[in-house]
Amino acid sequence: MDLWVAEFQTPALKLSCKVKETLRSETTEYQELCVVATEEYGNMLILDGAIQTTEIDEFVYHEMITQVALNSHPNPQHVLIIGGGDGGTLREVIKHPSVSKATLVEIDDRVVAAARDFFPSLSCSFEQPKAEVVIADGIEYVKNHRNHFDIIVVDSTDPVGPAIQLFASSFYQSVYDALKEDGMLVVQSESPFLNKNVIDMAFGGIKQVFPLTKLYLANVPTYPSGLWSFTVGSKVHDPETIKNTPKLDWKYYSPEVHKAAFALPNFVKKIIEPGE
Ligand code: AG3
Repeated sequence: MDLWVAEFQTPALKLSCKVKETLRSETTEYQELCVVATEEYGNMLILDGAIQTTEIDEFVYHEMITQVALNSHPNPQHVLIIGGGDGGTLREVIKHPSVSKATLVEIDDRVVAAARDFFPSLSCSFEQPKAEVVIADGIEYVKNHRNHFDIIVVDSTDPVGPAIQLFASSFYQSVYDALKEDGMLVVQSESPFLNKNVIDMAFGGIKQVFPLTKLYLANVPTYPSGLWSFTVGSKVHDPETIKNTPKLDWKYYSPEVHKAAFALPNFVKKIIEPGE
């Protein structure tokens, strides 16, 4: 019998993948967690019905949510990751030679457990000397730090349920305060085709708090529409200007891709500059 898993990207659109085996299906304290082995994309992590990551295309998202800020900050040393319990973002942050410490704050320890069990290429980061994994509420964690981090990466789920607070201007203000005087924030800000309202919320909220706000794009095949956006809020450094390029074995990111990611199609420009 053929088994398929589907994400309803909208009520009228779904992405279906043929499943070899269901590896885990549980209700955690926070969400429905599912890991399936798929034919095309390898192991896939799904939270509350939304595909979070797959073994085959994870590199695009994880490199792009980290390397743009890491390489446009002149000397990023201490990085905080909110969410991202699968470990992929952490793996990319600690690869960077100037980073001396990366702290991952994930609310749901079952996501970390699923990563350990089924995503060894992501969770390998948990045991690295530069890495610290904290199971806690990221919103509270950020509120308890002042002038502390060079970069904060918000690797959140979609803004539904508790994660909606990670898209609020009050949260961006706490992040601003937790960053050092030349710090940078990066968030995943969803699809310009299907989630314009989320871009409005993230880009608009960050712009209220940070002097410099920019959006960039990457192609993630398993996310809604395949075209994904990230938003950077920066106190000083322009995220488009590359300040350091360590020689790392990236699969998607490169200095050329860094530059190109900020070249926005007109329909995307219109979302973030509605009056112009
Ligand atoms: N976090 C963002 C995933 C959002 C995908 N949305 C969806 N499929 N509807 C990914 C976590 C990876 N570390």
